[in-house]
This record gives sequence, structure tokens and C-alpha cells, in this order.
Amino acid sequence: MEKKKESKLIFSGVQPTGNLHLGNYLGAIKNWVKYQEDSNCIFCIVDLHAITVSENREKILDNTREVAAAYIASGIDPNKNTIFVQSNVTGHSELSWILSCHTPIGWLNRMTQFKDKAGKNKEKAPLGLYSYPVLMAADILLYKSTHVPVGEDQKQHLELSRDVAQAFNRYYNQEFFPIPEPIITGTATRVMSLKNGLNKMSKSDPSDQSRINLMDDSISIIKKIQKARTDSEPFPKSLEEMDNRPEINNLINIFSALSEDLPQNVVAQYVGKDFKFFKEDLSDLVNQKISNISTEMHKLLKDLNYLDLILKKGCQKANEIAEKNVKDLKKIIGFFEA
Ligand code: AQP
Repeated sequence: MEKKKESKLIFSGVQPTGNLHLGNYLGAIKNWVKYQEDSNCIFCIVDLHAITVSENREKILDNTREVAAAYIASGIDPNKNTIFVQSNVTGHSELSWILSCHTPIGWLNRMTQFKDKAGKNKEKAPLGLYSYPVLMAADILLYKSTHVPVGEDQKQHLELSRDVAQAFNRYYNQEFFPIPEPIITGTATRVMSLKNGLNKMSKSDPSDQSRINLMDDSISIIKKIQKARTDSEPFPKSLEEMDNRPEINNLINIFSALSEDLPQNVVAQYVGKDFKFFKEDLSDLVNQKISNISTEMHKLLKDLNYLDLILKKGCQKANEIAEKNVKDLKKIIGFFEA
């Protein structure tokens, strides 16, 4: 087996908030699979992030196992990578506090996800939702990660992680944290809702029709794509024509990402044809790509002993790195060592 490159450390995660969807797969998990061949990879299930929203707290354990199953079913090899649950490694919370002391409030005030999720009721939003990006910085920096593959929606949080790393390094005049690089690749870095091309496909969208869940059966997938919103115009003749047609743009990008073909080739293939044919082929394609993952997820979720063992082993591996880095960090700060 080829030796992994020691210098590159990839970190990423998904929240166990239920309803894992095609956006999570195309924007994140699918891309991780190819990194495992030549990089050290740590894939986390970020349950501490999930509890920032009260609706997510109830099924946290089931949802945690669902994400673990999705990672493995999508092709992430638990023997080659570290797969673990965030709350099992105390270093995340510890580092989050330390980094929050180096994060100006003004930086957090600019985060659009907090504004979106808190809505009009900002005063009642929990502090954890506001400081979420600091915890995310801690997740990444705890392992001295160098690269973070994410979907487009996490770009702003990642930029904050870079700023926080730089602020800490500057303050202590050390190059302790590497400055993590975002990896945002492919034509589906922002998969949109099937019901509204201006909203991102999201686990928390109350409408199940807005997303393709990784565990949907083939009939549901066909129905959801059939009913996906389009417009009354004919199939576009060029990419430029898609500019003001967000729903069409989204479906073509999904097709392109799943078929690993360029969007312009997808357009060329269907120009002049009825949308019905495009949607039929898209349903087949989604089913073809998702059905193996879905079957494997169902199988894994019936063998909880196996899944839990993977997460326990992952916790040990993650803790080894985290404990060392937290110790070094405390030395730099100058805390008393008991
Ligand atoms: N619609 C999307 N298109 C492309 N990538 C996406 N990701 C999420 N939605 C899309 C990427 O999936 C990874 C894990 O996301 P997360 O679990 O941290 O939560 P999120 O970004 O807040 O995603 P959701 O699905 O919308 O969850 P809820 O509704 O719970 O907030 C990330 O890499 C993300 O970029």
C-alpha cells in the first residue's frame, strides 16, 4: 500500500441532524472518498454542533449512527481513516473556549448562517448557535488540519477558522496552527432545494419534497424529481441561458455532478427535448448512484455493534492526536500543569 502523505491532514464533518441528503453527499461526502487514498483523513460526526438547534436534540444518537453509516456506505474506509463522534473527544470543547478568547465579537456578527438560523428571534437564540463557528474552528485546528473539504455554504465559517488560527499564532508569536485551506470542488458545491432554487437543499427544510434523502427509496426519488419545480421555458440551449433559471440550473448541476460530465455536455444532450425526458434520466441516475449507498446504510444500521466499534476505535485515534495538541497548546499559553 502506498504511504500516505504525512504533511496533508484532511478534516471534515457532518452534523447528525437527520435526513442526510444529496447536497451533503455531492457537496461533501462524495469528495472525501477520493482523498483517503493519499491523505490522512479525519471525518467527524459533529454532534456538539447539532444540539445548537433544539429540534435536533431528540434523536441525536440515531442520527449519529445514521451519519456513521452514510460515511461508510459512501466508500469511506474506517481502517484507512479516523471516523469518530465530536462529543467523545473533549479537546473540541476545550479548544473552542481558548479560541473564543481570540475571536472578536465583530467577526461573529458577520456570519450569515447565524442570521439565517436565528431568524427574527435573535435575542432568544442560544449562545451556542452564535459561537458555532468558533467550535468549528476548534474542530479543524485541534488536529492541526491543513485541508477542509466542504460545500459552498461553509466557506464563510472556514474563512473565520483561518482568521482565528492566524490571530492565535500572531498573539503567541508561533506558527502553532497551520492555516487550513478550504477545498470546494465540483459542480454541486451548493445543491439547491427541489422546491425553490434560491434555497439550499437542507436537512432542516420542513418539506421532505425539497430534498433527496440518502435513504429514500427509488419510488420516492422518482416522484420527487417528477415534481421538482421547473419553469415554463423550454430546455436551455446554453449555460448562459441558465443564469436566471435557478431550478433548472440546479437540476443540470446535479446531473453533471452525478454523471461526472460537464454541465455544457448535459445541456447539449437534452437541448430541444421535453423536460420530461431529462427528469426521467435524472431519476435513473440518482437512483443508480444512491441505491447502493441506501442499501448499505440500511444494512449497517442493523449491525449497531459493528458501527459502534468503529466509532470507539475512531475516538481513541482522534484522542491521541487531540490530547497531544491540547497539551502543547497549554504549554504555549503558560497554564499550570498539574
Ligand atoms: N445543499 C448543499 N449543497 C452542497 N453541500 C452541502 N452541504 C450541506 N448542504 C449542502 C455540505 O454538507 C456538509 C455537512 O453539512 P452540515 O451537516 O454541517 O450542515 P449544514 O451545512 O448546515 O447542512 P444542512 O444539510 O443544511 O443541515 P441543517 O439543515 O441541519 O443546517 C458540509 O460540508 C456542507 O457544506
